[in-house]
Amino acid sequence: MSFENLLIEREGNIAIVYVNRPQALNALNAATVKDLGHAFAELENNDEIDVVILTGAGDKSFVAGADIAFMKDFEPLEARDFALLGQKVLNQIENNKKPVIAAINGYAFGGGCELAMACDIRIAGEKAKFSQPEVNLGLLPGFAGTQRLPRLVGKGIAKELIYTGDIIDAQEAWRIGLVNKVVPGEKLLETAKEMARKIASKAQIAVRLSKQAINEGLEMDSHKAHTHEANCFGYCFSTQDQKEGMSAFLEKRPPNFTKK
Ligand code: CO8
Repeated sequence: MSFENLLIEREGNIAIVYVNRPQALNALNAATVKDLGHAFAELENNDEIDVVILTGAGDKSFVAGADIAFMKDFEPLEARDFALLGQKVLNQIENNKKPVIAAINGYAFGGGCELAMACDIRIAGEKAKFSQPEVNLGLLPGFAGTQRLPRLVGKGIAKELIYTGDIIDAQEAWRIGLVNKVVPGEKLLETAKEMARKIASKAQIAVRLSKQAINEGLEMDSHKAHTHEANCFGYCFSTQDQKEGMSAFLEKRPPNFTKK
């Protein structure tokens, strides 16, 4: 798998995707957004990959937003198309079968913050900075930031961040629930890999059904969501991993999961 604007490494059953446009602090033009879409589709279909880590190349920036030079002279319909493309690819990441961990190594601004929010779990290096600065450019978030930010941090704080364009540091992002944890920059990737390895050691069908139950359930009314969860729970009992996991517990030995 090789892409113009991404680097992809593999360590066992973990893939690490680097957005790689250092000349623009990894800002997203359409080609990069499309590369992300193709990469995540391939990773989703690769049975040897269980967890994906998404990060930015270099130590300065995760993704400094959508590419301002690329967007500057858009006609309204081109802008709408770019927003729709970004939304489609971020939805594809959010709903990818495999868990996705964002390792945020620097600026996560605008479309970069929106990209991080589409991931399942966010880990920030202590120097990471977050902002939805679109109001400084005469814009609003267009990769579904107006929807994901309030769902993560609540409506009031999301409105404050989006209306002011304020930049917050990693500790503040953790305090408001935008990131799961903050770690020293030099430990960021290793922490993300440790978490990925831990997730990859579990029963993968159960992990993927958990993701589905959470993501799909949150879009339903609670009664339907509970039924959906029960259906996913029932589905687990059609897997060998359920039989293995429960037998291993009762036999006091570690389970040997096979993704079946
Ligand atoms: N787009 C294009 N180029 C960028 C971007 C960007 N978002 N961010 C940085 N760059 C470029 C700079 O222009 C500069 O290029 P050059 O060396 O050729 O002059 C290079 O990266 C390095 O940047 P700086 O010199 O500015 O680096 P600093 O360390 O001084 O500052 C900052 C870093 C604070 C991150 C600063 O670069 C900055 O403020 N960048 C812009 C951040 C921003 O406003 N992001 C939001 C963009 S809008 C958006 O994301 C909307 C998403 C929804 C789109 C919907 C579709 C229509």
